[in-house]
Amino acid sequence: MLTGTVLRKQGGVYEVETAEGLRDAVLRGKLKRDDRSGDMVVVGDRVDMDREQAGTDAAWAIMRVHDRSTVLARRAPGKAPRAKVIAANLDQVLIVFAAANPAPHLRMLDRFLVIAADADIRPVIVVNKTDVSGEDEARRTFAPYVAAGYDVLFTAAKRGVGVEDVRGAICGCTSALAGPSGVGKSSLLNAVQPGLGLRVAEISEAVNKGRHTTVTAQLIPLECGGYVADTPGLRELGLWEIDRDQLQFYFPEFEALLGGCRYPTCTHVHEPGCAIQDAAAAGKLDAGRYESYRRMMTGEDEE
Ligand SMILES: Nc1nc2c(ncn2[C@@H]2O[C@H](COP(=O)(O)OP(=O)(O)O)[C@@H](O)[C@H]2O)c(=O)[nH]1
Ligand SMILES: [Mg+2]
Ligand SMILES: [Zn+2]
Repeated sequence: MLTGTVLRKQGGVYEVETAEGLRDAVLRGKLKRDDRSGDMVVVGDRVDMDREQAGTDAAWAIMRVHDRSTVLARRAPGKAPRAKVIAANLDQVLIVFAAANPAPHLRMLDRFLVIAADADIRPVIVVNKTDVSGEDEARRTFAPYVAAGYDVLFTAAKRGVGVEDVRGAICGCTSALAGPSGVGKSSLLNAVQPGLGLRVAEISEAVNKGRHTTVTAQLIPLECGGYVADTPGLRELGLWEIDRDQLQFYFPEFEALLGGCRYPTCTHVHEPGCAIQDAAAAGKLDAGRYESYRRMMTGEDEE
Protein backbone atom coordinates (compact mmCIF):
# COMPACT_ATOMS: atom_id res chain seq x y z
CA MET A 1 0.00 0.00 0.00
CA LEU A 2 1.07 3.55 -0.76
CA THR A 3 -0.34 6.82 0.61
CA GLY A 4 -0.19 10.16 -1.15
CA THR A 5 -1.76 13.48 -2.08
CA VAL A 6 -3.79 13.97 -5.26
CA LEU A 7 -2.20 16.76 -7.33
CA ARG A 8 -4.46 16.66 -10.38
CA LYS A 9 -7.07 14.65 -12.19
CA GLN A 10 -7.16 14.15 -15.92
CA GLY A 11 -9.80 11.98 -17.47
CA GLY A 12 -10.12 9.14 -15.00
CA VAL A 13 -6.47 9.23 -13.97
CA TYR A 14 -5.26 10.83 -10.74
CA GLU A 15 -1.70 12.04 -10.31
CA VAL A 16 -0.69 11.27 -6.75
CA GLU A 17 2.44 12.52 -4.99
CA THR A 18 3.88 9.91 -2.64
CA ALA A 19 7.06 9.56 -0.62
CA GLU A 20 8.34 7.43 -3.52
CA GLY A 21 7.51 9.94 -6.24
CA LEU A 22 4.57 10.65 -8.55
CA ARG A 23 2.16 7.81 -9.32
CA ASP A 24 -0.83 7.57 -11.67
CA ALA A 25 -3.88 5.90 -10.19
CA VAL A 26 -7.49 5.07 -10.99
CA LEU A 27 -10.54 4.50 -8.80
CA ARG A 28 -11.58 1.02 -7.79
CA GLY A 29 -14.37 -0.64 -5.81
CA LYS A 30 -16.94 1.39 -3.92
CA LEU A 31 -15.13 4.65 -4.69
CA LYS A 32 -15.57 4.05 -8.39
CA ARG A 33 -19.22 2.96 -8.11
CA ASP A 34 -20.11 6.02 -6.02
CA ASP A 35 -18.25 8.57 -8.14
CA ARG A 36 -21.08 9.70 -10.44
CA SER A 37 -20.63 13.27 -9.16
CA GLY A 38 -16.85 13.17 -9.60
CA ASP A 39 -16.46 14.33 -6.00
CA MET A 40 -15.26 11.10 -4.35
CA VAL A 41 -11.59 11.94 -4.97
CA VAL A 42 -10.50 15.51 -5.66
CA VAL A 43 -7.31 17.54 -5.74
CA GLY A 44 -5.83 17.75 -2.25
CA ASP A 45 -7.24 14.44 -1.06
CA ARG A 46 -5.00 12.08 0.87
CA VAL A 47 -5.47 8.62 -0.56
CA ASP A 48 -4.37 5.01 0.06
CA MET A 49 -3.47 3.03 -3.05
CA ASP A 50 -2.91 -0.61 -3.91
CA ARG A 51 -1.03 -2.03 -6.89
CA GLU A 52 -3.24 -2.60 -9.94
CA GLN A 53 -3.36 -5.83 -11.91
CA ALA A 54 -1.33 -5.85 -15.12
CA GLY A 55 -2.89 -4.58 -18.33
CA THR A 56 -4.90 -1.66 -16.92
CA ASP A 57 -4.45 2.04 -17.60
CA ALA A 58 -2.55 2.85 -14.41
CA ALA A 59 -0.27 0.95 -12.09
CA TRP A 60 -2.11 1.95 -8.92
CA ALA A 61 -5.69 1.93 -7.66
CA ILE A 62 -7.11 4.35 -5.10
CA MET A 63 -8.87 2.26 -2.49
CA ARG A 64 -9.54 4.72 0.33
CA VAL A 65 -9.81 8.50 0.87
CA HIS A 66 -8.83 10.04 4.19
CA ASP A 67 -11.27 12.35 5.98
CA ARG A 68 -11.08 15.90 4.63
CA SER A 69 -10.18 18.79 6.93
CA THR A 70 -11.73 21.35 4.55
CA VAL A 71 -13.71 21.30 1.34
CA LEU A 72 -13.88 24.03 -1.27
CA ALA A 73 -16.96 23.71 -3.47
CA ARG A 74 -18.60 25.64 -6.24
CA ARG A 75 -22.07 25.49 -7.70
CA ALA A 76 -22.36 22.74 -10.27
CA PRO A 77 -23.71 23.83 -13.65
CA GLY A 78 -27.40 23.03 -14.11
CA LYS A 79 -30.73 24.13 -12.69
CA ALA A 80 -30.78 22.37 -9.34
CA PRO A 81 -28.34 23.96 -6.87
CA ARG A 82 -25.75 21.32 -6.19
CA ALA A 83 -22.22 21.58 -4.90
CA LYS A 84 -19.22 20.47 -6.92
CA VAL A 85 -16.10 19.93 -4.87
CA ILE A 86 -13.04 21.72 -6.25
CA ALA A 87 -10.36 20.92 -3.70
CA ALA A 88 -9.92 19.21 -0.35
CA ASN A 89 -7.69 19.93 2.63
CA LEU A 90 -6.76 23.53 1.82
CA ASP A 91 -5.21 25.10 4.92
CA GLN A 92 -5.53 28.69 3.88
CA VAL A 93 -6.42 31.12 1.17
CA LEU A 94 -4.18 34.07 0.35
CA ILE A 95 -6.48 36.93 -0.60
CA VAL A 96 -4.39 39.37 -2.61
CA PHE A 97 -5.35 42.97 -3.30
CA ALA A 98 -3.29 45.92 -4.48
CA ALA A 99 -3.07 48.97 -2.24
CA ALA A 100 -3.40 50.94 -5.49
CA ASN A 101 -3.51 50.34 -9.25
CA PRO A 102 -6.06 48.82 -9.24
CA ALA A 103 -7.67 50.51 -6.23
CA PRO A 104 -8.75 47.88 -3.68
CA HIS A 105 -12.38 46.83 -3.86
CA LEU A 106 -12.93 46.20 -0.15
CA ARG A 107 -16.49 44.95 -0.51
CA MET A 108 -15.10 42.20 -2.76
CA LEU A 109 -12.47 41.44 -0.11
CA ASP A 110 -15.30 41.05 2.42
CA ARG A 111 -17.00 38.51 0.16
CA PHE A 112 -13.78 36.48 -0.12
CA LEU A 113 -13.42 36.58 3.66
CA VAL A 114 -16.96 35.28 4.14
CA ILE A 115 -16.43 32.49 1.60
CA ALA A 116 -13.22 31.46 3.39
CA ALA A 117 -14.90 31.58 6.82
CA ASP A 118 -17.82 29.49 5.58
CA ALA A 119 -15.41 26.87 4.20
CA ASP A 120 -13.42 26.98 7.45
CA ILE A 121 -10.27 27.90 5.52
CA ARG A 122 -7.95 30.42 7.19
CA PRO A 123 -7.70 33.69 5.26
CA VAL A 124 -4.45 35.65 4.94
CA ILE A 125 -4.84 39.10 3.41
CA VAL A 126 -1.93 40.25 1.24
CA VAL A 127 -1.78 43.95 0.36
CA ASN A 128 0.60 44.31 -2.57
CA LYS A 129 1.95 47.35 -4.46
CA THR A 130 2.57 49.34 -1.29
CA ASP A 131 5.32 51.06 -3.30
CA VAL A 132 2.59 52.68 -5.42
CA SER A 133 0.29 53.81 -2.60
CA GLY A 134 2.95 54.39 0.04
CA GLU A 135 3.11 52.14 3.08
CA ASP A 136 1.15 54.52 5.36
CA GLU A 137 -1.74 54.82 2.96
CA ALA A 138 -1.86 51.01 2.56
CA ARG A 139 -1.93 50.53 6.33
CA ARG A 140 -4.70 53.12 6.71
CA THR A 141 -6.87 51.49 4.04
CA PHE A 142 -6.57 48.04 5.56
CA ALA A 143 -6.63 49.11 9.23
CA PRO A 144 -10.19 47.73 9.78
CA TYR A 145 -8.91 44.26 8.84
CA VAL A 146 -5.93 44.44 11.18
CA ALA A 147 -8.29 45.66 13.93
CA ALA A 148 -10.70 42.79 13.22
CA GLY A 149 -7.86 40.35 13.87
CA TYR A 150 -7.09 39.17 10.34
CA ASP A 151 -3.54 38.33 9.30
CA VAL A 152 -2.53 41.11 6.92
CA LEU A 153 0.80 41.13 5.04
CA PHE A 154 2.02 44.28 3.29
CA THR A 155 4.16 43.67 0.23
CA ALA A 156 5.74 45.27 -2.82
CA ALA A 157 6.54 42.23 -4.97
CA LYS A 158 8.44 44.27 -7.54
CA ARG A 159 10.91 45.48 -4.91
CA GLY A 160 11.02 42.24 -2.93
CA VAL A 161 9.37 43.87 0.08
CA GLY A 162 7.45 41.44 2.28
CA VAL A 163 8.30 38.44 0.10
CA GLU A 164 9.87 36.64 3.06
CA ASP A 165 6.57 37.04 4.94
CA VAL A 166 4.64 35.50 2.04
CA ARG A 167 7.13 32.65 1.84
CA GLY A 168 6.77 32.08 5.57
CA ALA A 169 3.00 32.03 5.23
CA ILE A 170 2.81 29.50 2.38
CA CYS A 171 5.71 27.08 3.00
CA GLY A 172 4.52 23.84 4.53
CA CYS A 173 0.85 24.67 3.90
CA THR A 174 -1.64 24.03 1.14
CA SER A 175 -2.83 27.44 0.00
CA ALA A 176 -5.25 28.72 -2.57
CA LEU A 177 -4.88 32.18 -4.07
CA ALA A 178 -7.67 34.65 -4.65
CA GLY A 179 -7.91 38.22 -5.80
CA PRO A 180 -8.65 40.36 -8.84
CA SER A 181 -6.33 40.23 -11.83
CA GLY A 182 -3.53 42.75 -12.00
CA VAL A 183 -2.91 42.94 -8.26
CA GLY A 184 0.37 40.98 -8.42
CA LYS A 185 -0.52 37.39 -7.53
CA SER A 186 1.81 35.95 -10.17
CA SER A 187 4.56 38.42 -9.26
CA LEU A 188 4.37 37.45 -5.58
CA LEU A 189 4.51 33.74 -6.34
CA ASN A 190 7.44 34.24 -8.73
CA ALA A 191 9.27 36.17 -6.04
CA VAL A 192 8.79 33.22 -3.68
CA GLN A 193 9.74 30.60 -6.28
CA PRO A 194 10.75 31.48 -9.87
CA GLY A 195 8.28 30.14 -12.46
CA LEU A 196 5.58 29.41 -9.90
CA GLY A 197 3.33 32.30 -10.88
CA LEU A 198 3.30 31.21 -14.47
CA ARG A 199 2.27 27.67 -13.57
CA VAL A 200 -0.48 28.85 -11.26
CA ALA A 201 -1.84 31.23 -13.89
CA GLU A 202 -2.45 28.44 -16.40
CA ILE A 203 -5.74 27.15 -15.06
CA SER A 204 -7.11 30.21 -13.33
CA GLU A 205 -6.80 32.34 -16.39
CA ALA A 206 -8.20 29.69 -18.73
CA VAL A 207 -11.19 29.30 -16.44
CA ASN A 208 -11.68 33.03 -16.14
CA LYS A 209 -11.91 33.25 -19.89
CA GLY A 210 -14.62 30.61 -19.73
CA ARG A 211 -12.80 28.25 -22.06
CA HIS A 212 -11.99 25.17 -20.08
CA THR A 213 -14.90 25.06 -17.71
CA THR A 214 -14.34 21.39 -16.96
CA VAL A 215 -10.87 22.05 -15.56
CA THR A 216 -11.10 21.88 -11.80
CA ALA A 217 -7.88 22.52 -10.00
CA GLN A 218 -4.36 21.30 -9.47
CA LEU A 219 -1.83 21.45 -6.68
CA ILE A 220 1.66 22.73 -7.43
CA PRO A 221 4.36 21.52 -5.03
CA LEU A 222 6.51 24.21 -3.39
CA GLU A 223 10.27 23.72 -3.10
CA CYS A 224 10.01 24.78 0.54
CA GLY A 225 7.27 22.21 1.23
CA GLY A 226 3.53 22.43 0.83
CA TYR A 227 1.47 23.34 -2.23
CA VAL A 228 -0.22 26.19 -3.99
CA ALA A 229 -3.59 25.30 -5.43
CA ASP A 230 -4.47 26.58 -8.83
CA THR A 231 -8.23 26.74 -8.43
CA PRO A 232 -10.85 28.46 -10.50
CA GLY A 233 -11.19 31.97 -9.08
CA LEU A 234 -12.86 32.07 -5.69
CA ARG A 235 -14.93 34.89 -7.08
CA GLU A 236 -16.86 32.34 -9.11
CA LEU A 237 -17.70 30.47 -5.93
CA GLY A 238 -20.06 33.23 -4.90
CA LEU A 239 -22.23 33.28 -1.84
CA TRP A 240 -24.93 30.95 -3.08
CA GLU A 241 -24.48 28.35 -0.41
CA ILE A 242 -23.83 30.48 2.64
CA ASP A 243 -26.15 30.14 5.57
CA ARG A 244 -27.48 33.61 6.48
CA ASP A 245 -27.79 32.59 10.15
CA GLN A 246 -24.04 32.09 10.21
CA LEU A 247 -23.10 35.34 8.48
CA GLN A 248 -22.78 37.37 11.68
CA PHE A 249 -20.12 34.94 12.92
CA TYR A 250 -18.07 35.49 9.76
CA PHE A 251 -17.34 39.11 10.78
CA PRO A 252 -14.90 38.64 13.69
CA GLU A 253 -15.23 42.23 14.89
CA PHE A 254 -18.97 41.67 15.55
CA GLU A 255 -18.26 38.97 18.09
CA ALA A 256 -17.83 41.17 21.17
CA LEU A 257 -21.12 42.96 20.40
CA LEU A 258 -23.38 40.03 19.58
CA GLY A 259 -24.92 39.62 23.05
CA GLY A 260 -25.99 43.26 23.17
CA CYS A 261 -29.00 43.31 20.84
CA ARG A 262 -32.55 43.68 22.22
CA TYR A 263 -33.83 40.66 20.28
CA PRO A 264 -31.95 37.39 20.49
CA THR A 265 -32.88 36.64 16.87
CA CYS A 266 -31.66 40.07 15.69
CA THR A 267 -30.42 40.03 12.08
CA HIS A 268 -28.65 43.40 12.64
CA VAL A 269 -30.31 44.91 9.58
CA HIS A 270 -33.55 46.63 10.64
CA GLU A 271 -34.25 45.82 14.30
CA PRO A 272 -34.35 48.54 16.97
CA GLY A 273 -31.95 48.22 19.90
CA CYS A 274 -29.33 46.51 17.75
CA ALA A 275 -25.80 46.67 19.13
CA ILE A 276 -24.27 46.12 15.69
CA GLN A 277 -26.23 48.84 13.91
CA ASP A 278 -25.60 51.22 16.82
CA ALA A 279 -21.86 50.54 16.74
CA ALA A 280 -21.78 51.10 12.98
CA ALA A 281 -23.71 54.38 13.34
CA ALA A 282 -21.33 55.51 16.10
CA GLY A 283 -18.26 54.72 14.00
CA LYS A 284 -17.14 51.93 16.35
CA LEU A 285 -17.57 49.39 13.57
CA ASP A 286 -16.13 50.18 10.17
CA ALA A 287 -18.97 51.50 7.98
CA GLY A 288 -17.79 49.62 4.91
CA ARG A 289 -17.57 46.32 6.74
CA TYR A 290 -21.08 46.78 8.12
CA GLU A 291 -22.35 47.69 4.64
CA SER A 292 -20.86 44.44 3.28
CA TYR A 293 -22.66 42.49 6.00
CA ARG A 294 -25.93 44.26 5.29
CA ARG A 295 -25.72 43.64 1.54
CA MET A 296 -24.89 39.97 1.96
CA MET A 297 -27.64 39.55 4.55
CA THR A 298 -30.32 41.17 2.40
CA GLY A 299 -29.18 39.41 -0.77
CA GLU A 300 -28.42 42.71 -2.49
CA ASP A 301 -24.98 41.36 -3.19
CA GLU A 302 -26.02 38.39 -5.30
CA GLU A 303 -25.44 38.42 -8.99
N1 LIG B 1 4.52 48.88 -8.74
C1 LIG B 1 4.30 47.59 -8.55
N2 LIG B 1 3.87 46.82 -9.57
C2 LIG B 1 3.65 45.52 -9.37
C3 LIG B 1 3.87 44.92 -8.09
N3 LIG B 1 3.55 43.62 -8.19
C4 LIG B 1 3.15 43.40 -9.46
N4 LIG B 1 3.22 44.55 -10.19
C5 LIG B 1 2.87 44.73 -11.60
O1 LIG B 1 1.45 44.62 -11.72
C6 LIG B 1 1.10 43.97 -12.95
C7 LIG B 1 0.24 42.74 -12.67
O2 LIG B 1 0.99 41.79 -11.96
P1 LIG B 1 0.64 40.23 -11.98
O3 LIG B 1 1.61 39.55 -11.09
O4 LIG B 1 0.56 39.73 -13.39
O5 LIG B 1 -0.83 40.24 -11.35
P2 LIG B 1 -1.92 39.08 -11.27
O6 LIG B 1 -2.88 39.30 -12.40
O7 LIG B 1 -2.60 39.26 -9.96
O8 LIG B 1 -1.21 37.78 -11.36
C8 LIG B 1 2.43 43.65 -13.63
O9 LIG B 1 2.71 44.65 -14.55
C9 LIG B 1 3.42 43.64 -12.48
O10 LIG B 1 4.74 43.95 -12.91
C10 LIG B 1 4.34 45.77 -7.03
O11 LIG B 1 4.53 45.33 -5.88
N5 LIG B 1 4.52 47.08 -7.32
MG1 LIG C 1 -1.49 36.21 -12.69
ZN1 LIG D 1 -28.52 43.32 16.16
